[in-house]
Amino acid sequence: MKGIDVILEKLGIADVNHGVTTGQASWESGGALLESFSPVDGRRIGAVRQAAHADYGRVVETASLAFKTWRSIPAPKRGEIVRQMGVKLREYKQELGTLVSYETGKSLQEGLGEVQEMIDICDFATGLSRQLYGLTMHSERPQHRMYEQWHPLGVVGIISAFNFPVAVWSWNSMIAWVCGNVCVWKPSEKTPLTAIACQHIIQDVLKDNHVPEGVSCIVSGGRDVGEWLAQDPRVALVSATGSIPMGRSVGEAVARRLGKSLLELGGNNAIIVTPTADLKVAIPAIVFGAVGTAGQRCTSTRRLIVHDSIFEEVKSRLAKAYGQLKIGNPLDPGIHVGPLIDQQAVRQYQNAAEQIKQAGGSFVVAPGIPEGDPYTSGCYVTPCIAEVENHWAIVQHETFAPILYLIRYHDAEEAIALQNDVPQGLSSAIFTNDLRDAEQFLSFGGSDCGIANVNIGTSGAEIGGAFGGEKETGGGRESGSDAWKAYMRRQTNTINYGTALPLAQGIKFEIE
Ligand code: UN1
Repeated sequence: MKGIDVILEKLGIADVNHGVTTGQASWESGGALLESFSPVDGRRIGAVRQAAHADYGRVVETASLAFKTWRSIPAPKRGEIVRQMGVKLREYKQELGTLVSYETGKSLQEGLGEVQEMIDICDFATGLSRQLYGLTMHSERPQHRMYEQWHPLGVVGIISAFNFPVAVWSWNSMIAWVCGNVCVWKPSEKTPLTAIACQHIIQDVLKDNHVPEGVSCIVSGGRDVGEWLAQDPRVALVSATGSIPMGRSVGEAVARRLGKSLLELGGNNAIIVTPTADLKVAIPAIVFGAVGTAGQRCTSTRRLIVHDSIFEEVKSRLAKAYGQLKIGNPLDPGIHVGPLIDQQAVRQYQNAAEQIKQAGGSFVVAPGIPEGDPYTSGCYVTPCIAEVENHWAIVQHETFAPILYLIRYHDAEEAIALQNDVPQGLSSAIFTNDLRDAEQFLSFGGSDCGIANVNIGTSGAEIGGAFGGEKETGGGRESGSDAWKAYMRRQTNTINYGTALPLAQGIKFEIE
């Protein structure tokens, strides 16, 4: 891609980079080289040197030591440092956004949007640094005071996925930092360069504020690095974003040592379209939800549950909209759909298409692999739509690709039952102008997901809300609202300022 070299230079990403850092210092590490290829045009963008086990050990040691200093800095001062990181991110938004787009294949708009999420979470975390509130309670005993306070946990391990290679790290790290923790980040092995770029962007802030080495660490590598984090009792919290099998193995390993984990795993998100839906609003929301990021968001719209009376109309309007989609270089502003992350993802898309056919599904918009220029990286696919049954194994499974399933319903109760009848529970939406349908969907008997929207799609959540989902999505909440509590430990304190020792529950225990 033209101009990418200038951007790489500005972000300080040489051909081979240190993949292990503890903040300002980068380390010569002993692991193998991890190369990064752009799915856009197949070019080798660069490489990072991965962490060997000994490197990992030294990083966690440095981080543990840094925690002792970092936690003693007042939270609002830590917030001020995070604010400065937000300023730096504003400065590098264009470059980082472009690299995100080039390394992941998402559109430039979405790459820039991802950096905007980082900026927004910096602002949020800065404000939060003055609001880490605990409650006070009335004690049942005279001359006693009871309250709770929140303390930092220690080392927070962050495992992030390729599809949001930088925003999800910042949701975790910015909040973890203002809470007084230090962070050790294992970025996705599919997007190692954007992670190093982030460290370069915040490096001056760390240096100017004399932040100790170890507050912001990266350990590049594959599955083994994730396992080291999960098994390490020095890592108080492991926050992992990715597939359900990955989350299950991290969750099990952390639980075995009774550590804390925060899991943000796969979704199988549905939109219900009722007879009163405004299709002018619904159709673009459905299309963006299904094909945005080439269907590789955990919040991507995978299932469309449409009322029988408007089924044919929705189907033909979607087919028309899909006919207008431009697939190609995501850095070109006229393009709607970029490539999948790699050729393995293309094979998964093909397998899913095959399974849909075998199960008896019929395609409204056919799957395909575009060929020739500019598709030479072999990572591009055609977004498709299939009429299916909700209970089919392939429909119950999250395929990270732009495949939209069309499902028919007859009454409101059935629509909600279909929406909930999958193992995952991340995001959901209803398009309706009927107050009863909307409220029913949002009630306890409605959507069972962590996110439930009315007249907006399943993806594109704002950072201010708690982000995450139920069931096999893992139950974790990141980002806004009171998600910060997962990064702190709660301590309940009772203070007796009287001259007697009354016991709780009225228990008498008399002794001289
Ligand atoms: C993800 O795909 O892991 O709500 C995160 C959204 C984005 C985040 C997605 N803000 O679609």
